[in-house]
Amino acid sequence: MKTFYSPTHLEHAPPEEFEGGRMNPAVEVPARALGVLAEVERRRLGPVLPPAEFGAEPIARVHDAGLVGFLSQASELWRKRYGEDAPPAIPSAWPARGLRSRPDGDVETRIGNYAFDTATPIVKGTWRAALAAANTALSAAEALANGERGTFALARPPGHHASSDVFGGYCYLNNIAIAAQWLVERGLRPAILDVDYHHGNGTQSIFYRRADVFFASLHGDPSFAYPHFLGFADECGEGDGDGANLNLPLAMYTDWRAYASALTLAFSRINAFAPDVLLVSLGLDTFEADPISKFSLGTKDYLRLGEIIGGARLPTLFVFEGGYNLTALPEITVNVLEGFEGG
Ligand code: Q9C
Ligand code: ZN
Repeated sequence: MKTFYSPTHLEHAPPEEFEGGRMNPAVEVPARALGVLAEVERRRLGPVLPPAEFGAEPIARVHDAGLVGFLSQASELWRKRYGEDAPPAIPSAWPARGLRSRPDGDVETRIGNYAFDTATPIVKGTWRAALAAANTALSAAEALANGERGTFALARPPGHHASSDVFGGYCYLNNIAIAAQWLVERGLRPAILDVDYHHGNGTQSIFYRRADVFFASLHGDPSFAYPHFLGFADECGEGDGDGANLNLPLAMYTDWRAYASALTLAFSRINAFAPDVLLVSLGLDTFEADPISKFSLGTKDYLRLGEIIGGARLPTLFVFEGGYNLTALPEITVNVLEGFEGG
């Protein structure tokens, strides 16, 4: 399997995130992708290729111009306001109910307008890294469109929490949505399967009113898990998109048995949609020893997960999302990809 990878992600390395009422060491760190890259090479998964440049257009097809404009300038504006040695940009006020959305204004206004949490700091290299991640997903999508059976976009920062006009959850641009939209415009019919522990609220929102992209997600029930405000079972899509969204929120400590039965259900709906490509938001934070999550999948379960995905017999693009146990992450990630190839 071809892996697409750009070292530009190294420029996005915020040291901390604000969570639980304090600054904590960041968990979405460059070592995540470096570890997986080393394992891809060690197990000879296939060639590692640099992404091509796709320009601004494929991003503009998914994201609001105000969000893109803000993200591209945010770090510079923040440093003008708070000094060259300012800490990473994190919002401190948001337009919650009763307040007005304001896409224009000073940097505090705009960061609050476009962010939905405090866990997604912006540093000097964030925008370049986010662009490289989107290009990585697009390059892997292009290889798929050119006839590969499976491709892997080893991209960070991740993407599935970013909607058209809101960033958060360590995500700035929605890499998988950008790839899906690009494939739609080439006449393909994508289904997205999101196996990250956290609900892919951004991806869901982007396609919620559309019938041409199916979205299915298995995740920790938002009654206890981030992102708290989306991902419930009664969200089925709206308008043209009614019936093209499937949420399978799962209980704390979900193990392989319960996970596999939800996966079977997801594939019965995906197959009924009759996609011609499958895009997988590959989060590995379902692992039993993930530091921020509460599922109970073991190392070998990821081989089975890959086999089941491969059993769908669809050209498949894997886009790297979450997964924060730095020790296990390389092995479990490549287990999915090898399982797919054997399955
Ligand atoms: N106490 C992804 O996996 N903070 N994003 C959670 C839990 C944010 C996860 C706090 C988690 C974002 C791509
Ligand atoms: Zn996650």
